Amino acid sequence: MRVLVPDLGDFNDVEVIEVLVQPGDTVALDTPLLTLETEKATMDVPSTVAGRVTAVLVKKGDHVSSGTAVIEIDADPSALQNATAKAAPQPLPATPALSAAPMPLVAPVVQAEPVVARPTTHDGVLPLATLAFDVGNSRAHASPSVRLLARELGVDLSRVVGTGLKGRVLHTDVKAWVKQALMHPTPTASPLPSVPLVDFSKFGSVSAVPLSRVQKISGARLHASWVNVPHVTQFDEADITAMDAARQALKEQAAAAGVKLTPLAFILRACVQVLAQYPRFNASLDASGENLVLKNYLHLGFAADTPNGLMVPVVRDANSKGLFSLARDLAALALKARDGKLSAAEMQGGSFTVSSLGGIGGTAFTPIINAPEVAILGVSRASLKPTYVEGKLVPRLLLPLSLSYDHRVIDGAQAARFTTALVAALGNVESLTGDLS
Ligand code: CAO
Repeated sequence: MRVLVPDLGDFNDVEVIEVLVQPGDTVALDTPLLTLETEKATMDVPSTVAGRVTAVLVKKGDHVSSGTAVIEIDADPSALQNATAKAAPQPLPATPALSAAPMPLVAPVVQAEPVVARPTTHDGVLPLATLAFDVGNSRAHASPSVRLLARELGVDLSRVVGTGLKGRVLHTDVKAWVKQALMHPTPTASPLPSVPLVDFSKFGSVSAVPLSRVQKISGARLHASWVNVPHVTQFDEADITAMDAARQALKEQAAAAGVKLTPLAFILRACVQVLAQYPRFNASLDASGENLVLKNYLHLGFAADTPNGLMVPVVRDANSKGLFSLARDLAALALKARDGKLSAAEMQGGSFTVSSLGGIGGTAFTPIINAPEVAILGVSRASLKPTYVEGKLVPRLLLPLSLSYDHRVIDGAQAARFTTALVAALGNVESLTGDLS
């Protein structure tokens, strides 16, 4: 059956300011369906029957008069009980309709704060969070005047506990909530734009796998670096043909010393040399953000992929170690990382980090700086490429390098000088193999 706008007296063409139900909703007799607003008052159009909403014939902004058909309801008296239960205020559920809506580019996070301005994006689009606010208010069990008050104060009614009959939100509830909110402003409100909440199960079967403890810890640190540090990544390629030949030649000697010699040990050695020339890359900003703390030690962290997630053990005093020593430290620390046996001390004090995906594959990536360090070197898989050397096209083994740096501390020109020096160091085999201890 159709629900009609009741007698509005002298009023005609009254604006619909809220539609409180949608198809599929179960309503009881007298459940508010729409809110209308004249110059003088707002009023609800109540349901004249219990049942399930099958069609909504008007939308927000439409104008209606006495007798206009607004909602179609499939009458079902047994729906009464459910609907009554549903009318009690509940926390705002994830709203599938909203998740599917186009996400404005800038959607301020307002989930935690009770009193909010109702911002629009630069192009006037209502942000997602504002839409959520409207839905929260629509679903609340409250009279039109309470809704009006909530709208004026910027209160999301779905977050207010109603003390009226059947949980109805009263004027006093809204005021008490605002008072409480002003006295205890939430510390968690974030200025970051939010990501839409999506109910993935709407699209197919899903299952949840908890993140490991390591992933939670490293995730928070990576996120902190990502949002606090302006990253730029400088790419380059090093010709490591000679270096790799030296590595192959040294493999037996290394094995006899109980060491597996991978390119990473050579790369750490090259980093040590270049960091000594460019101390700005072996530094951190102080708490004021106005001074650079240069470190007179070279403790090199390296990213290790473990079954529990990413860990960054630290090779201490890498500048005082020979090639085999570095390789031994790398292998021992990587093993401990995989076995979950690294001590806290073995993960602290790093001044520069190397993240090598060379053993796996890929041509380049943009590593996230291990803040408060100011730079990280990403290393990808070396491959043979046709290269011009002294006018001749010859196959050379090229190693892709990706240096991410904190642009507050390091200029692009310095970064390019750093990678150029690193390329040179990786080409200088005598220097890399000068100390085999
Ligand atoms: N190019 C070509 N081959 C490479 C290479 C490169 N850049 N780097 C390593 N290799 C080869 C090695 O020589 C070895 O081959 P051989 O057994 O034939 O000698 C093979 O790849 C495997 O090396 P490895 O990965 O076991 O050893 P490693 O010293 O290179 O790396 C470690 C050690 C711990 C860094 C690595 O195992 C690891 O965990 N890497 C992942 C790091 C990661 O997850 N980084 C991303 C973090 S997010 O920024």
